Amino acid sequence: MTQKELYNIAKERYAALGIDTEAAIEKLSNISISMHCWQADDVKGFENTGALTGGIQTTGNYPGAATTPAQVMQDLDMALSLIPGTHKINVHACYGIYEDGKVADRDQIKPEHFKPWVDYAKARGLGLDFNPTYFSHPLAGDGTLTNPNEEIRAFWIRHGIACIRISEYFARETGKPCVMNIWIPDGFKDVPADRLGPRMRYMDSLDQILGCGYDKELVYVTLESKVFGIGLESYTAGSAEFALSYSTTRGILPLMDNGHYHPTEVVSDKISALLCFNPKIALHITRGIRWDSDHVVRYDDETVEMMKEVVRNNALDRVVLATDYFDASINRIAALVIGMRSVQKALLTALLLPNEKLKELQDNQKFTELMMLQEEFKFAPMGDVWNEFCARAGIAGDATWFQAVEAYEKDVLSKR
Ligand code: RNT
Ligand code: ZN
Repeated sequence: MTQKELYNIAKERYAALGIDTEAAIEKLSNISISMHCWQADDVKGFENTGALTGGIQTTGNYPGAATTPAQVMQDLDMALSLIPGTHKINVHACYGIYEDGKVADRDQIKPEHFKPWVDYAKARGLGLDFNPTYFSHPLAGDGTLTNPNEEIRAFWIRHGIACIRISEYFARETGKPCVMNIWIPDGFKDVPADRLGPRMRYMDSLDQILGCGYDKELVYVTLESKVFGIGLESYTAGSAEFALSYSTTRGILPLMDNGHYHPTEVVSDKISALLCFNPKIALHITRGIRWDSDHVVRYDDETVEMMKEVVRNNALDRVVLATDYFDASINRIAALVIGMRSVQKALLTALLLPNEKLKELQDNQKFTELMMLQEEFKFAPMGDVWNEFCARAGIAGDATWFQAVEAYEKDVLSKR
């Protein structure tokens, strides 16, 4: 049977259950996910500042990592060619592009240093998102926006403002709003003597950054919380309570990274809570194993559950989706493709559920039938719908996409 015939059967089977596969494919085609550039080079960036700091880590040394802007862009292109849909590229401030090694310090970065990214995005019709980089820098060791040293704190405030300007530039040039996410690693390895002071300074620093004046239609500022980092186990200034309270009181978007909570807490349960109070929220989709390990996103229960929350609450235009993980132990292009396609598969799963019917069962306390149906739908023929979705984008829905990655590894990566 051809793929098309299989799809037509699936379409009929779903129709019998009241589910419109055409509508699901159409919706999925329009969901844009912000793909992080930093999986391509293990979060190194182009400033040559040395080791990755800030309590995050990449492990592994699979050959072929990108080391130059051209290589990162080439690898992103390769990944995008295997991911259906039109997406955004998420750029970090440490990925500025400098001529003759003349790196601008973080408080001096300008739109011109990111022009090649704009050219890249425009040529491909992609949107761009941005992130200040508050790590991997000599002045980041003892705190950035919480630093008790006013000169250092001012340096990082200037960095934040410089990043807002670059985000505005991205939005204007691409014609798509730019999401600018603030995350700082600031915290302490051991029991602090003052927990309030750093948080008050963080609040003031953020107020100063947001106070620079910017177009809220162009730049969506998001604030990401975290529970701990490596070497920062006892205290993180930007905790969940801090980030949520700050975002809701200042009208910016809270960002939840699902690696940033205690292991039995789930972001799938937090999405609806935040949707009650925020017009828009943002997600960093990752996979933490035992800690915030940033493993490649897979099609697992929690990823599906998170996407169900976005879809069934009609929140596709209220939840900004971005990937955030970094695995240096496997082919990095495959890592990007697997993670992005897993998010899309989770979205498709959610789009192919009888969500209204399931809600009705819950409201009518028919919990046995609800459980039965939730389980039955796990084996529904969504694979045939996925293959059709990919075929319409001219991309392989099955494992054959991997052949292109293998060829690229042989022809390009192995020669680096
Ligand atoms: C770190 C945060 C943050 C980073 C990126 C590189 O724990 O998740 O989002 O991963 O800024
Ligand atoms: Zn994150």
